[in-house]
Amino acid sequence: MQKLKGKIVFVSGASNGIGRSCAEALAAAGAKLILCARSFNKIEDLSKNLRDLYNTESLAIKLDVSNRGAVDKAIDNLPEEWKKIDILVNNAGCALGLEKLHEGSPEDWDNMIDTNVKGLLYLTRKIVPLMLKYQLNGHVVNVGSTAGIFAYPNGAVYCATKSAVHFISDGLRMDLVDTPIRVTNIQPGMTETNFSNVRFHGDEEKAKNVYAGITPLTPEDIAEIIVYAISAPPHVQICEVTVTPTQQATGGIVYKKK
Ligand code: 8X3
Repeated sequence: MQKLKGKIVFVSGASNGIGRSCAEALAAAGAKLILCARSFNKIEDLSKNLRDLYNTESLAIKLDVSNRGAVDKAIDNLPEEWKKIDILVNNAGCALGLEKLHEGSPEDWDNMIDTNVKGLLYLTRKIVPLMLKYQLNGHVVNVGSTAGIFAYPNGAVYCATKSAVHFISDGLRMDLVDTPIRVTNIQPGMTETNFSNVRFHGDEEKAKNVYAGITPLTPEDIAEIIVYAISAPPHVQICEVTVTPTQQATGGIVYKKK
């Protein structure tokens, strides 16, 4: 059944991982997609594939969400009929580096804060007013992390950005309580995507090691939960979902089989 037929969904960070799986699951559910990412070729290909596979409409936009001027321009320049965005999936985000705070890279911190926190704010600031203007039963889905609940060693700044996502989600939900707009914070634990490759700046050996001895979540697992939250009846607001692999209790407590 096409649960989201005709709904317009904006997905940030759609070229890889959870964003990409989300785009696929949403297209399968009948949604019309606006996909954004920094890499235009990847989302252009994805967009085309989804159009062919699911016969749905899909727009690809090259966008770095941490660039406020670019975010404003991208949304202002959307064709009028695409401005009626029912659902915003704030997925774009990254972890960079895994080291003690006092030995970390300030450049990595800037990137994480700019993308994970400011990028999410910029998109939300632009898109929620459109949901209100068009009187939509809007929905903002933020992709947070278990790292936003429990900090772990060597991850202070990443954890802090996801903690910000947690509280921004809570605050936004309060600010929108007198509207039909719902706010959901999805907090996945260890999910095998290119997350660790990015974190270790392309060191594949290190990245692989993160998931050795466990069965991690897949991006499809998370996409399924997001589609579920979006498809719930309008009076049902799924505020928060925390999901970990069965072998992960919290950020740092992981049972690895030898
Ligand atoms: C991803 C969860 O535990 O790999 O945000 O940091 S974890």
